[in-house]
Amino acid sequence: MSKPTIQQVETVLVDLPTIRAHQLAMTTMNVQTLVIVRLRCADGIEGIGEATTIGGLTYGEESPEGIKLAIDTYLAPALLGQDAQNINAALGRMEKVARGNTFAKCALENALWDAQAKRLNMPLHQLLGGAVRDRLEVLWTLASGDTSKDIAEAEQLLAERRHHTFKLKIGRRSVQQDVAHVAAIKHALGDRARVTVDVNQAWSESQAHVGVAALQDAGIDLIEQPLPRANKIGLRRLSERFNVPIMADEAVRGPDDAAELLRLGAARVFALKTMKTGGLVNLLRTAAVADAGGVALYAGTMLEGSIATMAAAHAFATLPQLEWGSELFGPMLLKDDIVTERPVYEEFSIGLPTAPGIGVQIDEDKLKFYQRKN
Ligand code: MUC
Ligand code: MG
Repeated sequence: MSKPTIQQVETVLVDLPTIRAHQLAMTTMNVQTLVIVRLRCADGIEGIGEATTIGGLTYGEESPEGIKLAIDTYLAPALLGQDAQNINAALGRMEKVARGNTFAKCALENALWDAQAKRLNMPLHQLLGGAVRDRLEVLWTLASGDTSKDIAEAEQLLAERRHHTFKLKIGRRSVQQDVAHVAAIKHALGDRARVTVDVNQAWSESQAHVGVAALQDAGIDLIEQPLPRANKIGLRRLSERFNVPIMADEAVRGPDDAAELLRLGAARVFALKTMKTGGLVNLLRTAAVADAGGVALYAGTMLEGSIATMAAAHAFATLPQLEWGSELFGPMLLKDDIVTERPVYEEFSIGLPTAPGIGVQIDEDKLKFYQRKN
């Protein structure tokens, strides 16, 4: 039988409004842009993929517009005519024509996995070796910028049994103001919820020593990326001094960062994200490095839409350990969607799709409606 070659790659930018303003240390989001990839193969199978960034270029080094350009101009031409079934070979070709650009590569890799799993008529997690959990715990990020609004939001989500862990985005205001905000929320929720914080690199090391001490006293469970990503030694100093675990996010992109953080003993938890690792294969490799060094894992998000969220969920479901659960709530931050059936969040978790491939379908009318026109 002839090989199903990759015939066409189409990329579309989609702008979806968020349900409320989402405030992070570096930006406030009112809209999320998805880069949707449709990869068509000679056997008639279409794989779909997606990439997102956070606040344009404010989080990482790729923007939605840049991702589209990288795919259209460099990555897709390297894949056209290639065997759609050989994903490792496709990854090798992408590495050859483009350094970095992990978000763009991730969108294409998602589409290749989706196509291959559809071709084999199995859900993606099965193709990845099998899921060891059929649901993933999902936390919610409180980031309205207002303490009482955040408490009300958390209370409602607890009552709905949608989330019992809340991550607070801080690093925008002074350390004292941030700590007061976090402590008030933890005090209001008490033992009914776990509270974690994400500083998104905003603190200097001296600010971090003051801030982490106060957050630990307030009963916070996990501190994410308090320092700039380059200050890995600083993360080690915090990890050595405090009991509350320090989690690396921006500091751990792929297996090489993970190995360096391990050598340094810099963080007790790694946040893995498919956009940072450049796809599922490298995500699983990074997880293996963490496992070898006894570092706990957390399934992070780049606030992805339904396609990339579910693609990541399939991979995270196969990991031997995922001690800190997930924040795969991206679709819930969006007012509307471009898939026919949105992921279902209940009992504090998200279930894995059972349909072939990633298990989500594009709603063509919605896609047309939200597609960027110029
Ligand atoms: C990040 O830095 O982890 C995850 C949740 C959220 O609200 O923002 C992201 C980014
Ligand atoms: Mg983070």
